[in-house]
Amino acid sequence: DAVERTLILVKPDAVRRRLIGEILRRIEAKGYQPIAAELRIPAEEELAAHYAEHEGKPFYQPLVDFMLSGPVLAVVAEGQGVIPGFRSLAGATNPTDAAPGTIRGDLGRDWGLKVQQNLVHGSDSVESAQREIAIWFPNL
Ligand code: YYY
Ligand code: MG
Repeated sequence: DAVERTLILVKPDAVRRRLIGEILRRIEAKGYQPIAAELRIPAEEELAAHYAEHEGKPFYQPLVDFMLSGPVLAVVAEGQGVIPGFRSLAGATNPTDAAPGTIRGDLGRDWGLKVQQNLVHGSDSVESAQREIAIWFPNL
């Protein structure tokens, strides 16, 4: 696999639940190298750019409001095949469906939580990764 970079977001639910360390541990244990990281409440414009593909969908505004509800840890990680590799570490979008062994499968909760509270984001293609890294880390 080619060495590539992906954009990971540790979402506000994971930050509130003190899961930053656990999630970074899984990323590093797999052999991926974090090369940039920033913990802060995002700007609404960053989220609009980041989630542009979902604009107009019913879950869009609740998703943006949730992402503004507290600090997010944005991470760029590098490694062979890290784009699909982190997606497989994360598991299925809905934690209810996510397999055991994945971040969402092991740490996700499904008692009354929404799909948006699924702990992490990971870029889904080389093009998305380049686009998203430029949004969160314009100086990288
Ligand atoms: O890439 P991934 O995060 O697995 O899912 P997307 O289909 O890109 O959706 C982005 C984000 O939107 C997802 O992580 C949760 C939220 N979401 C939602 O709240 N409700 C849905 N029906 C679908 C997605
Ligand atoms: Mg996505």
